[in-house]
Amino acid sequence: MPSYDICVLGLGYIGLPTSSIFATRGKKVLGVDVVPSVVETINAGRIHIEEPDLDVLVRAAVQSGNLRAATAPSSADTFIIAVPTPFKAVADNPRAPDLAYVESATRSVASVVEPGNLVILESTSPVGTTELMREWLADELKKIGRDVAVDTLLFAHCPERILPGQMLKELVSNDRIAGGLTPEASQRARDLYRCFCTGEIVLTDARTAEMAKLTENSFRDVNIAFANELSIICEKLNIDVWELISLANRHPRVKILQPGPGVGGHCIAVDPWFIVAAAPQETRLIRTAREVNDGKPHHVIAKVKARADRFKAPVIACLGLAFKPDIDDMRESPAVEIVEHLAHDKVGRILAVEPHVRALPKSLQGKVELCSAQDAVSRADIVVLLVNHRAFSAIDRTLLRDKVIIDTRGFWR
Ligand code: SAJ
Repeated sequence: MPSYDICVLGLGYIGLPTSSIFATRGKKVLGVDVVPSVVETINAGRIHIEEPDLDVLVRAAVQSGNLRAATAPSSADTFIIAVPTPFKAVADNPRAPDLAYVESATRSVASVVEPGNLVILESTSPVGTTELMREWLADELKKIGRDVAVDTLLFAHCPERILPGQMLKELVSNDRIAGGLTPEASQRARDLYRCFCTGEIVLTDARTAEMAKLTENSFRDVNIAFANELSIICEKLNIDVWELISLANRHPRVKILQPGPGVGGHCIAVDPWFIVAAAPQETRLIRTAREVNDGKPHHVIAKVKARADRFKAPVIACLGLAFKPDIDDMRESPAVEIVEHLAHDKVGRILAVEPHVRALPKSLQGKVELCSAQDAVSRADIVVLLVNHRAFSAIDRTLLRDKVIIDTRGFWR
């Protein structure tokens, strides 16, 4: 008999909430992470990442005795892989998908897997990864001399689609896709998620499930690129892009997203490249959208520099460093990229404001000053709004009079 119902590999932004919600619904869960400090933190009922209410959920899961963390997997009915899938540079592609973590997590279950077990990939992955997992596991089983035939195991891709900042709500209520290598695998996956998912769980094959996840994020990227391109056109034509979009969106079939300083985070700015890598000739639009969005921070930098040129010793307040509003996550943040460039190019004295963190990211330490919004705005000649954090609504608007304002989010319209 397996010791656990579920063994989750990777206790990050996806694996930790998923493990915890299963545990609070009565499943015996082992959470596995290769970082010992993460394992210790979770076993103490605490968390190592920021997400509203996640601390309460993890504490409840650990206190119930149903969630335990460890650095190595144990036997379980189901294995869920939720590890990162970053880029790696290869000869002809600087942004090829790096499946090293998925491969090593898959191989790590070979010593404990038993016939009839279900292996689920939740990580966002290129098309074909679930099939590769089966090959890696077959290879590892052979290598370590275990007499478990890979045909007796079930494999499925069940991509996670939760939005950082409202993960716990979306984890329960979002529809899910269960894409098995076989119909039986899809059904087993559906039955498992049913214990907490109130959304519809739709069955498909693994390749379609993999592509669906990449498609969702690419759809959003292409639409944000459209908004970002409009913002640059409108600047040239002296039109308020936010007014323009709100007018166009009154059409019943038009829903343009919002322009900003660029697209950040570890999903939307990454996943479209997985489609480009798989079909380089066919992805003209998806690739161009990525380039438009990646170009937007440079447009903002050029604009700040042009305004700063009019001052002898400009003081520049940069409001927001996170990759989107009301979170502390600064990974792949266009705001950080912009501030780094302004500091590197010595455009002026840079005052950075990020109400959700207590310390600057390493790349900015010693180069810019972390200030409160009030302090930064009072001292600045130029105010650059990079993130539309709710907290910035409290800024006294009279302080903005006589300042040069560069509002990349239409916050003060
Ligand atoms: N952004 C804009 N304009 C917009 C919307 C977003 O510039 O109109 C920017 C944000 O400022 C941010 C970036 O895009 O820099 C991404 O933010 P987001 O809130 O759109 O998405 P993420 O990256 O936090 O989460 C996405 C979600 N995918 C979709 O909405 C299709 C989420 O549901 C996925 O689970 C997640 O990626 C993921 O893990 O893949």
